[in-house]
Amino acid sequence: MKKIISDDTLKENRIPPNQKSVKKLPVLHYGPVPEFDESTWSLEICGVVKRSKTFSYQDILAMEKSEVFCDIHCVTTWSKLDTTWKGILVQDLMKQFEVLSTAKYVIIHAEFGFTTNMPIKDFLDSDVLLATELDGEQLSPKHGYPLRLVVPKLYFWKSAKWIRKIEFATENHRGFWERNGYHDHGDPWSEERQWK
Ligand SMILES: Nc1nc2c(c(=O)[nH]1)N[C@H]1C(S)=C(S)[C@@H](COP(=O)(O)O)O[C@H]1N2
Ligand SMILES: [Mo]
Repeated sequence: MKKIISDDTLKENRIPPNQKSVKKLPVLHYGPVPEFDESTWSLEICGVVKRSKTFSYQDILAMEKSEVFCDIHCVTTWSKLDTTWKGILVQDLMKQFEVLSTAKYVIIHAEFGFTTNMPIKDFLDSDVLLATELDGEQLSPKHGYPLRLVVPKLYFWKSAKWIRKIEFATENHRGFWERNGYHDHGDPWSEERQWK
């Protein structure tokens, strides 16, 4: 099993500007926690890729798992250091896909129509993971079971819980929080919190 250490955890100061460290990972999201039903659940990879594909929950369970050790930064100013996530590295997942050269953005779709967007470059970083476990335990429903995205280098709203679709796009489509005032990119170190 690969163990990836996110670069930011090697910084001398691991807390970005105007963030405070918390001991326990809070729970934060808009709307209800979805109920998981294996018979209707799927993860679709689509958009400007050579061949779209839909994975079942059993497909996800069977895929190679790795670990990512990273720090988490929520735009509401809490940071949770030392988290270990287990799941499918996006770089491993993408070995199965050929993304067309016109693709510039990734739109993540989650349950209840939640979306978030990021440039492909951020999505394909070596520490980006589709997580099934947190700190040695299966993800709890409120933290995103059965599958969530973890993008350690961007504010945590980009780490969509309950993901169902990964869409590669030629153009940017702002996601749920991005349309509601949050920054399009969301780098915690340069405090890309809101649109000014
Ligand atoms: N589907 C979905 N994912 C989401 C959100 C949401 O509202 N819906 N909120 C984001 C925000 S703002 C944060 S801080 C993290 C919180 O994740 P946690 O509850 O596991 O700590 O989830 C992110 N992922
Ligand atoms: Mo957040």
